[in-house]
Amino acid sequence: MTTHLQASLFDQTDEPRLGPLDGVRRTDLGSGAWIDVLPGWLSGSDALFEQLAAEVPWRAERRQMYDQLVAVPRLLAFYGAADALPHPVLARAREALCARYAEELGEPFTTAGLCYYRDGRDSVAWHGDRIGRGAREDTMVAILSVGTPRDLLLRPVGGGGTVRRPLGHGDLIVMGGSCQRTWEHCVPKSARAASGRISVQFRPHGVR
Ligand SMILES: O=C(O)CCC(=O)C(=O)O
Repeated sequence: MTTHLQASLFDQTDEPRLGPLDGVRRTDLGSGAWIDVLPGWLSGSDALFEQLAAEVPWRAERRQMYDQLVAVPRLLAFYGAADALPHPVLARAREALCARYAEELGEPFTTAGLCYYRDGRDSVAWHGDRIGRGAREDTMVAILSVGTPRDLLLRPVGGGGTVRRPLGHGDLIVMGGSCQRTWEHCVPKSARAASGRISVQFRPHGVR
């Protein structure tokens, strides 16, 4: 697959490398939900973006909308707990997240879902990750983003102010507590994003 990326001037190393997680900053969203954010956790993220875009076996999905099957506007890949991740730095990221959140989460991050937003026309609508246990239990979803930053928006279920976090170029966000039940998130379409972003979502077993 051919890619083209607005490279970051601050991220020119070829070897993807994780920094420490000490700089993570928590924002309490209320109703038991919070987000942790660490900009630029991964350096060399542009090289990782290029590699993932080219080498991951991306899947295009379709979904029923009224009487039509429409293309889901992003590409997807899923790695279960037993699957080798598509780059060793992602295994190291998962290990580091498991260690950091072990006590608070009480279980490891196991799966990795990858989403490829090819340009600003790709998006995901408002939702919470509630297919599995996130519908009933507090949990965490940790997202590492590479490529051109896109806004992740969060809003309380039932209405309220929107929180906006631009994420790309190695940024980390962790949505925790009741976030998947009491808040929703989305990545809206963007007229500005001419190139791609890949998000890697680490989740515990049974959270989708
Ligand atoms: O791209 C992102 O960072 C969000 C992905 C997401 O919300 C999802 O796939 O459930």
